[in-house]
Parts: sequence; structure tokens; C-alpha cells
Amino acid sequence: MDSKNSSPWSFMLPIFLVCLSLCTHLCLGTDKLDANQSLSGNQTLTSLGGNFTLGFFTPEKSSYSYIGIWYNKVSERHFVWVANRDNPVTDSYSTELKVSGGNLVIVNDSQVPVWSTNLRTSSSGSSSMVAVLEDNGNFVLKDAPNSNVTLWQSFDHPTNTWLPSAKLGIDKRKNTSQLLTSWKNAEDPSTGLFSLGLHSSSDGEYYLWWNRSKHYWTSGAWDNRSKIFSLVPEMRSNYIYDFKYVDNENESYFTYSIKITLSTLVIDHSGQLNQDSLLPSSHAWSLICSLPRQRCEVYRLCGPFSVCSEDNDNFCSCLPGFSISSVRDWNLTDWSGGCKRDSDLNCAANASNAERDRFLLSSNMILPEDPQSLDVRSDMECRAACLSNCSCTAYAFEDNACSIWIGDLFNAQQLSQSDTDGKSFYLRRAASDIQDTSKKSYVIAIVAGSVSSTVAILAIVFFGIWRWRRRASVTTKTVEGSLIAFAYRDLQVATKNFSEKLGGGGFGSVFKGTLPDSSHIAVKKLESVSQGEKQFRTEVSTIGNIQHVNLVRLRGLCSEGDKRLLVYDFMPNGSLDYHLFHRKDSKTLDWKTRYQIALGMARGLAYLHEKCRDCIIHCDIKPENILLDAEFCPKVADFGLAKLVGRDFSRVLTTMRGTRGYLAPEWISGVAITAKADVYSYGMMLFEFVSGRRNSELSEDGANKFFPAWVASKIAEGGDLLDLLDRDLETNTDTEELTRICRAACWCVQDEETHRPSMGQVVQILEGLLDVNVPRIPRALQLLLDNQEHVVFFTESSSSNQSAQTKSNTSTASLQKQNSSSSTKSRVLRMIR
Ligand SMILES: *[C@@H]1O[C@H](CO)[C@@H](O)[C@H](O)[C@H]1NC(C)=O
Ligand SMILES: *[C@@H]1O[C@H](CO)[C@@H](O)[C@H](O)[C@H]1NC(C)=O
Ligand SMILES: *[C@@H]1O[C@H](CO)[C@@H](O)[C@H](O)[C@H]1NC(C)=O
Ligand SMILES: *[C@@H]1O[C@H](CO)[C@@H](O)[C@H](O)[C@H]1NC(C)=O
Ligand SMILES: *[C@@H]1O[C@H](CO)[C@@H](O)[C@H](O)[C@H]1NC(C)=O
Ligand SMILES: *[C@@H]1O[C@H](CO)[C@@H](O)[C@H](O)[C@H]1NC(C)=O
Ligand SMILES: *[C@@H]1O[C@H](CO)[C@@H](O)[C@H](O)[C@H]1NC(C)=O
Ligand SMILES: *[C@@H]1O[C@H](CO)[C@@H](O)[C@H](O)[C@H]1NC(C)=O
Ligand SMILES: *[C@@H]1O[C@H](CO)[C@@H](O)[C@H](O)[C@H]1NC(C)=O
Ligand SMILES: *[C@@H]1O[C@H](CO)[C@@H](O)[C@H](O)[C@H]1NC(C)=O
Ligand SMILES: *[C@@H]1O[C@H](CO)[C@@H](O)[C@H](O)[C@H]1NC(C)=O
Ligand SMILES: *[C@@H]1O[C@H](CO)[C@H](O)[C@H](O)[C@@H]1NC(C)=O
Repeated sequence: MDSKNSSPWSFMLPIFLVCLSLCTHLCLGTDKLDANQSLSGNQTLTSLGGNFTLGFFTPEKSSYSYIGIWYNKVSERHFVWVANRDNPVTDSYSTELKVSGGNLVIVNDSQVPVWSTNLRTSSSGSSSMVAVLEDNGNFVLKDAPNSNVTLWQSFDHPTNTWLPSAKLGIDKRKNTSQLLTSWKNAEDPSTGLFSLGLHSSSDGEYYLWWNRSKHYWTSGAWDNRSKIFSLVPEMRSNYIYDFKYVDNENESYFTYSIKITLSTLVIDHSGQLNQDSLLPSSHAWSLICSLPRQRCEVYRLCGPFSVCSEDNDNFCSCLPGFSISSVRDWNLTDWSGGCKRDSDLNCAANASNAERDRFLLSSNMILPEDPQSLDVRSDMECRAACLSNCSCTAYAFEDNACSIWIGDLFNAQQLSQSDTDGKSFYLRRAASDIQDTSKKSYVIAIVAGSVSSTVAILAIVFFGIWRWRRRASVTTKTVEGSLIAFAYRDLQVATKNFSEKLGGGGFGSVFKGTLPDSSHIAVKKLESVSQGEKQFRTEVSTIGNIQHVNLVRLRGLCSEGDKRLLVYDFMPNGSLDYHLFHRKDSKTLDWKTRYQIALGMARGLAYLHEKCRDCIIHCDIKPENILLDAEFCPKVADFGLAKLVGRDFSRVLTTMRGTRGYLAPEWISGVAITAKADVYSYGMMLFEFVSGRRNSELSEDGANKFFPAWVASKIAEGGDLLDLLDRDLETNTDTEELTRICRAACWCVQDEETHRPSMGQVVQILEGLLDVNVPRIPRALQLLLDNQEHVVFFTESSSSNQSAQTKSNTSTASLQKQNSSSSTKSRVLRMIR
């Protein structure tokens, strides 16, 4: 490599500033490898625009090196392609990547190729051949630097990552299909067991395959009109993707482009297709969505004789009497090796009764795959049939049908205690295993009998305590879908008897807690839950399945007696209102952060409204319900609770403090509530992002201006929006973003629901993908403007609390008049609230 070449530095400069800390003087500023050059050791190629870097890398716990491509500007490495995934080298300094003999090759120091593009060229390749790393992450071999002829490209040989603009499909001429194939484990890029590929060109449907032979998930057919795969409704709110399907006589494939954030599709070594996105705020990769949604749906994720369970952090565990085959692989989250038997079976025909194999019951399971059915009539016969065949490892007898399993057991799944439709089977075990445990208890019995009775009683007491403790810790592990069912006592301990209160809301108070693994949680004690235990659990487990970066993650629940608690991830930066309004000890949120928070919230709400099968209306959008993580990434809290509280919700709403300023007029007009009510509340919040104070507060100069009305009139007049801006903000506000936010806010608070945008459209507006006209001043705000001098706005109702029913009650208006009592104005009051 020619590192003296100085011209690349001119284009490298901006990138260099970004990655200064990552790559020091050894960033070779070139994107090409020509016939006279080679790459070795820690030399790298960087694409012209600076998006990608190619070079040798060594995974953390590995002793092997590979040629790979990664994102240049992101400190957390994410390998999008690996050349020699199945042919690693041990020393990158004695190995070279070069263009040679018409191919791109990796050679060791005796010039023996370790890896090659294997192009069958007639000549030995021209000396003008060149390999270029393009800015979209494609590594291309061409016959000349400016040629349009691609001899080979890495996009045709993807590893585990599908990059934007790469094709993933079927080549009909060669009858080959491209597969995206997982790494073996987190540290080993070699070809893993799981892959994604286009199944058939006719309907554009993707399959996830296990070992390229058995499919376990399908995307459903491509719908060319709505541009989604029929079984991936998540795509509806995934505005960042734009998929395109091409199907002609030569090939059929999909490509996609992304609009905003850096985002990739990766098939993970645990068999799920993950959408990873780079969060602009934190510069860290984060998981947006996984398919299939449950890990245990992945075929043979856990190897032989292990069971999958969604509630276990490790997902896989061994059946009793078995232990992990390879602890090292298991530690690297590769469970495919499964488990091996601790003691050998004894299948000898002349075995005595004491030596003969036993059977152990495993219950509440999804049974292993591939049973064989036998035509026998009783449990005894079924058991005998299994015992008589040395390869039989388990049997089940249910509903008068006998099933036996021959050989290794796969795909058994342990269900949570709340599941009632689990099945049972009997696992074959060596007699010695079972005798061992009975011998031990025998010994304990003798010891207990031989000591004095007081000691024995003490022992029993201690044993009782131990049992009781054990049970207490076991209950915390039972699960509701992906949720943990906590015992009330454990939550009491975790929260130091509910001593550290984080806040209170319409649904109940929230307390901080710490789990034994020292992770922090927020525990919400629900009040006025109208549902019975079973319905509550069902409802909560649906909420638990809703996961998005911009939604607070529900970790678990507790339902004991009349106690109903929810356990969430703890958010270190608390709620948005604190940062936006109370500035005494908090730093003013700068404009960029405010904008990112507004956008993140919109994404979270769009997901709730449009992704889920049952549209979830939040009903209580306000700054108190937006939490901020350590990186100030916003998370919408309390979603799904409106439904949980059910009929009592209207009562809860009326007693909620500080909420009224955000309530849509339809809450009082009595019409059905739709997702557009959330849009209204969101719009009201957007105004507060601009002003940095509550809409309901008087402005600093004491004028009685209702801020949203003021903004609406400014926009309509085409006035300077910077006048409106929070005085505490430095001047680095982007005026275009300011305009977008103000317009979006005004559209969101239109009187007519149909005039308000959907949350999905709001996302697009804020992302700058959708331009919006100047909005009309909402009627309610217009009336306020007309009467500006005469009205004062309050948040709290200070009078008239006659019949507290939100939907029909018009008398709890929170606006009071000064010097005026015209009937027009009192109508205004009702509309604004
Ligand atoms: C490679 O080296 C040969 C001789 O050393 C020279 O003729 C040729 O121009 C060089 N090619 C490139 C692309 O630099
Ligand atoms: C290079 O690879 C060949 C074939 O694998 C091997 O025989 C040879 O020992 C290797 N040379 C070195 C120096 O590792
Ligand atoms: C390079 O990355 C930027 C964003 O980081 C993206 O906008 C641009 O499209 C990328 N270039 C190519 C060619 O993909
Ligand atoms: C490569 O393609 C571009 C546009 O497609 C064309 O302008 C250029 O002449 C082509 N170059 C060669 C060497 O064919
Ligand atoms: C394509 O290959 C598959 C197996 O890989 C084979 O079953 C099929 O018949 C082939 N189709 C054609 C048209 O050759
Ligand atoms: C995957 O399939 C190949 C044959 O195609 C077989 O040799 C291999 O054992 C299979 N892997 C596993 C883990 O079953
Ligand atoms: C999908 O629609 C686009 C235009 O919207 C069209 O060009 C393309 O041919 C269609 N593809 C298929 C497979 O129908
Ligand atoms: C298919 O391939 C043939 C031969 O390479 C080419 O002439 C034709 O234009 C291709 N068709 C399409 C739709 O690209
Ligand atoms: C596996 O992980 C455990 C705990 O992290 C560790 O104690 C053990 O040494 C690891 N075993 C291997 C073989 O890596
Ligand atoms: C069972 O038979 C085998 C030979 O078939 C013999 O080696 C073994 O000792 C016998 N075991 C018993 C308990 O009789
Ligand atoms: C055990 O059962 C399997 C499947 O029914 C059969 O193929 C095999 O021959 C049996 N083995 C013995 C020893 O009976
Ligand atoms: C590459 O070159 C060596 C490394 O340490 C030089 O001193 C440089 O340190 C650089 N090597 C690495 C491994 O970065």
C-alpha cells in the first residue's frame, strides 16, 4: 500500500475528524487495491465517502483473523461482510489480500491461497485489474479502475448482513439463490446453521432456514401495493425502509434503501432476523425488531436433549440427567451442541430390575419433534415398548395414544407455569442416576434420626425455611409470555418496602427498586384495576410483547390477591417534564436533543398505533409519561394501561393532574376516541418543546397568551418563528426544524380528527420526508385569539366538579374568564380544556 500518497487526505479530512479516536495514523486513505498492491496486518481500505472500512480483524475471544468490512464511522464494530469466514488465518501480518491471477485472493506467506474469488478466467488477469471498496459497502473486482464491468462483487456473496442497495434473491440463469447465513456464534464468523433466502420468485416470499433444509419462518408473500410482506405487519410503521421487488426472466430479488438512520438486516447466530439501527443520540447499535418474534420458534436453537424456554435468560437448558456438551460454545450463545447424558443407559436384556432404566416425568412442555406413534392401549405397554428398544429415549401416553421418540430429542420447549395446555412426556434415564438421589435422601434420614430430637426439629425448621425461601426465589422465575411473574414479597424487598417513590400518575405510584442481580427497576403499583386475575395476566402479557426502542420495556408483573403491580426497566434520566420545565438543577435540553426526543416519541406512538394487531391508543400522552434513558433516548411509558383500567378510565382521567392541557376535544364531546386523540396530545406537547414551558403557564412578560394559539397565528401570518423559541436555548437552533415542529404541532391539534396527521405521517414530517402546508388555525385557538385579553388559562379545574364523567361532562372546563361571560366564550372553554 502506498501510504505516502497525499491526495486522499483531502477527502478523508471530514471523516478523519470523526474517527480520529478510532484509527490513528494507520488509516490508509485509499479505497482501491490494484494489481501491484496488497493489504496485510493492520492496513485498511476506506471507501471514498468514508462509510466503510475493509481490513483484517480478530474477534475478541478468537485467535483467528479474517478480512472483513465494517462501518468506519461507528466505534462499535459491526461486520457487514467477511471474506474468508470458513478459512481463517492465524497471523494477519504474514497474510496478504491482493489481486492476483485474475482473482482476488488471500495468501499466506508461502503464497498459498487461503481464500479466492475462484473466477475461472482464461487469461491470468490483466494488470489493470482493481478491487474497489464502494461507499455502499460493496467490494468490487473490476477489470480496470473506470470500467463498468463487474467481475465479482461482495454483494453477490453476502455473509450475515443484508446492506441497503444489495440484492438478495434468485439468479434464474445459474439456478442459484443467495443466502444470508448466520455466524456460528458471537465470536466466530464461520458459516452457521441459520439462513435467509428468497423461497420462490412467484410470490416474493422469504424463508428462514435451519441448515438449509428445514424452514421455520416465512415472511409471507410480498404485497406490491402496500409494500409489506403479508406476515410482517411491523413494516407498516417502518418508514425507514423502502423495499423494491424485481422479477424478470433472469433473476428475482429484493433490494431496499433506508431513509434516515443507519440500519441493517442481520441474521443473528441465534436464528433470528434482526433489524439493527444506529441510534443517532448514542452512536450505539440497537435492536429494533426480531423475526420470528419468539426465540424458541427458531428451529433447533437448542441442540439435542436441551429445552428452550422464553423466560430463561439463556433460553436453553439441559433436560434433567444431562449436561452441556460444550460449555465454551454455550458461553458464546451457541446452543446447537446441546446436552449429553451424565450416565449411560443400561439396555442389556439380562439387566436386573434395579439396573433397568427408569423414566422421569417432564411436564408442561411442548413435546420434542418427530415422535413415532405406536398402537398400544395402555401407559404400561407404551413404557414397555420404549424400554425394549435401546434407541428409544422417551415416551408419552396421552389421550389413549402412545408416542415414542427414537434417538436425540429436539425442539422440546418448557412452558411457563401460567400456560395450561402443556403436555407431559417420560424421559429415559439410567437407573444409577435415580438411585443416587434416593440414596442421598436415605443418608439424610439416617443422620437426622441419629441425632437428638431437638436438633432434628431445628433441622426441620431450617429445612422449612430453606424450602420456603427457595420457593420464593423460584416464583420470581415463573413467566407470562416473555414477562417475569414476580412475587409480591420480592418486590417489597427490591423496593425496600416501597420507600423510594419516583412519581405518581393516574394509574398508580411508581417506586424505584433493585433486583438481586443489581439491575434497577421501576415498580408501578396499579390502582383501580377492574379486571380479574386471569384477564389481567392476559392483558399484561400482550403489553409485554410490544417492544420498541421508544417504548419503555415491561419486564414483569405481580398479581397476588388484590395487588396488581407492573415492573419496568428503570430510566436513569427520569421523565421529560423535569428536563423540559424544571430547570433549577437540570441542564436546559438543547434543540437537537429536543428534536430527537420529539421524533423518538412519534416513532414510539406510530408503532403503538399502526404496528400492533390491536391498535393501542395511549390516551394519556404528556411529558410525565415520556421517560429518558441514559442517552436521552425517549421512551413512552404507561401504554396499554388505559385498557387495563377499563371502564374506570374516565374516572382516572378526571382525577389526573396536569393532563387536561393535552386532552383532545373529543374527550369531552363524547364521540368515540381514536388514535387521533393521542395525535392531539402529542401536538400540544410539541408546542412545549418550542417554548420550554407548559402551555398552561402564563408567558414571562405576563401577557395572557396561550402559547399554541400564538404559534398558530405566527405560522398563519408567516412571522418569524424564532421569536417563539425558548429564551434559554442557545442560538444553534435549526430554523427548518423549528418550522417543521411548529407546523406539525398545528396540524396535530386541528379540531377535526380527520385533519390531523397520523403518527406515522408525523414521523415523516419530522424526518423531513413529507412537506406540509401552512396549517389552518384551529377553530378553538382562533376563538381564543379573538378574545385574548379576556381569558386566563388554568390547568386545574378550580370549580364545578359536579359529575365527573369525562366523556359527557362539559362543566369541568379548566379555562376561566375574566370580565366576560359571553356564551361563545364558554363554548371555547369547553373545547380547549
Ligand atoms: C505495476 O507494476 C508494473 C511494473 O512494476 C508497472 O508496469 C505497472 O504500471 C504497475 N501497475 C499499476 C496499476 O501501478
Ligand atoms: C501456507 O498454506 C499452506 C497450505 O495450507 C501450508 O501448507 C503452508 O504451511 C502455509 N505456510 C505457512 C507459512 O503457514
Ligand atoms: C454513506 O452513509 C451515509 C450516512 O451515514 C448515507 O447517507 C449515504 O447514503 C451512504 N452512502 C452510500 C453510497 O451508501
Ligand atoms: C460506464 O457507465 C457510464 C454511465 O452508465 C458511462 O457514462 C461510461 O461511459 C461507462 N464507462 C465505460 C468505460 O463503459
Ligand atoms: C434448480 O436447482 C434445484 C436444486 O438446487 C433443483 O431442484 C431445480 O430443479 C433446479 N431448477 C432448474 C430449472 O434447473
Ligand atoms: C446439516 O446438514 C448437513 C448435510 O447437508 C449434515 O451433514 C450436517 O450434519 C447437518 N448439521 C446438523 C447440525 O445437523
Ligand atoms: C411492483 O410494482 C412496481 C410499480 O409499483 C412495478 O414496476 C413492478 O413490476 C411490480 N412488481 C411485481 C413483481 O409485480
Ligand atoms: C437477461 O439476460 C440477457 C442476457 O444476459 C440480457 O440480454 C437481458 O437483457 C436480460 N434481461 C433483463 C430483463 O435484464
Ligand atoms: C463459561 O462461563 C462461565 C461464567 O461466565 C465461566 O465461569 C466459565 O469458565 C466459562 N467456561 C468456558 C469453558 O468458557
Ligand atoms: C448380562 O449378559 C452379559 C453378556 O451378554 C454379561 O457379560 C453380563 O455379566 C450379564 N449381566 C448380568 C447382570 O447377568
Ligand atoms: C427401535 O425402533 C425403531 C423405530 O421404530 C426401529 O427402526 C428399530 O429397529 C428399533 N430397534 C430395535 C432394537 O428394536
Ligand atoms: C499498525 O501498525 C503497528 C501497531 O501497533 C504500528 O505500531 C501500528 O501500531 C499499527 N499496528 C496496529 C496493530 O495498529
